[in-house]
Amino acid sequence: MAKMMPELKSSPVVTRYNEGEPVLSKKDIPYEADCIFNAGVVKYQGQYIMAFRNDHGFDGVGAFQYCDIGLAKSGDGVHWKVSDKPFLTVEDLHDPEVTKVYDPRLTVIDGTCYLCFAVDTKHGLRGGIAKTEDFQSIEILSMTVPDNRNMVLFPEKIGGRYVRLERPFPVYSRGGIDRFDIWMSYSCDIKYWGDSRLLMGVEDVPFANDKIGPGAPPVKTEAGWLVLFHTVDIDRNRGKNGWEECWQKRYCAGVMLLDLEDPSKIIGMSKEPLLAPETRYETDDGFRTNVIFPGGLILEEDHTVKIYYGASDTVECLATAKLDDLIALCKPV
Ligand code: BMA
Repeated sequence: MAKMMPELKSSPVVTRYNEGEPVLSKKDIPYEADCIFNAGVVKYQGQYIMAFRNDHGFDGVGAFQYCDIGLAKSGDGVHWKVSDKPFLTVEDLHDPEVTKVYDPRLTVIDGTCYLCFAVDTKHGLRGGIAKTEDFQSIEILSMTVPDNRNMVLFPEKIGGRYVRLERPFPVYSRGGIDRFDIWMSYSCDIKYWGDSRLLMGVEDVPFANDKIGPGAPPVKTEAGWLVLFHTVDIDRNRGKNGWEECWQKRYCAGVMLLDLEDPSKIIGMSKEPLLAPETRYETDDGFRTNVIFPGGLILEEDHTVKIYYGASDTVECLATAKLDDLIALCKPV
């Protein structure tokens, strides 16, 4: 039996931009698009760059025929200009196994931009890492074995190694059901990864009873690495919601702090969600309702942060907060 969840509310320290109206949605895309969500965002070469997921070609029943990654650029992180064609499609992966590419995350390391992404293949779900200097061409550096996804890279080497957070799907040890946790791995070259270890179990998050996973790539602060993650709780009493016959999950955003020198140590975590579904885009209007999926965290010079999140697998939204407030939420564990 999943543990019962209390009412979940967003933290008062976050403010939704424009009361939760999307900053990017299908009307902004100059090519075929239906659901625009779960974006990664980075500041790179003087502008904001967003890589977003585009599910399109609805089959009328419950699935989309296509899923790829598009690009948008912005001078202020709020108003976006979308490139005239998709950035990364299934065809670009040159692998007949791949059926879908989605959920991009962006990190700049030493002046190069890295893209983590998920692919569905005919034999399992995999996490990929690619690099680009110019957002024209892209080089795939590494792909995991199934099943793994939600990978995010730290923006610098720690102790001489690259570090990533990730979310494998260990089914046999967890009773054959969703019961997934946040893991981490290390690499000397971003291609080969190992020294893997558990970072946080789903049971460590009071507002999750199903699974957790990385969200936005970590941001360095004096107090530690600031990390947004996603959490899922299930309530079997939830029935029809959105376009689906039955959708019993709710996705929220959580926040934690990791030790600067040893990021496998959690030094603080908020025991309550940072963002929980509340506005109509988050609870009612989407393909899948009740979903907040954080994918980008930008620290500004004035010590405020921009939090980018997908709402209900349909649109991309923005919230802001003061850095100090987020740090204060991360109580020692
Ligand atoms: C997860 C992923 C996300 C999605 C979420 C809610 O399993 O597929 O991309 O946002 O489900 O549907």
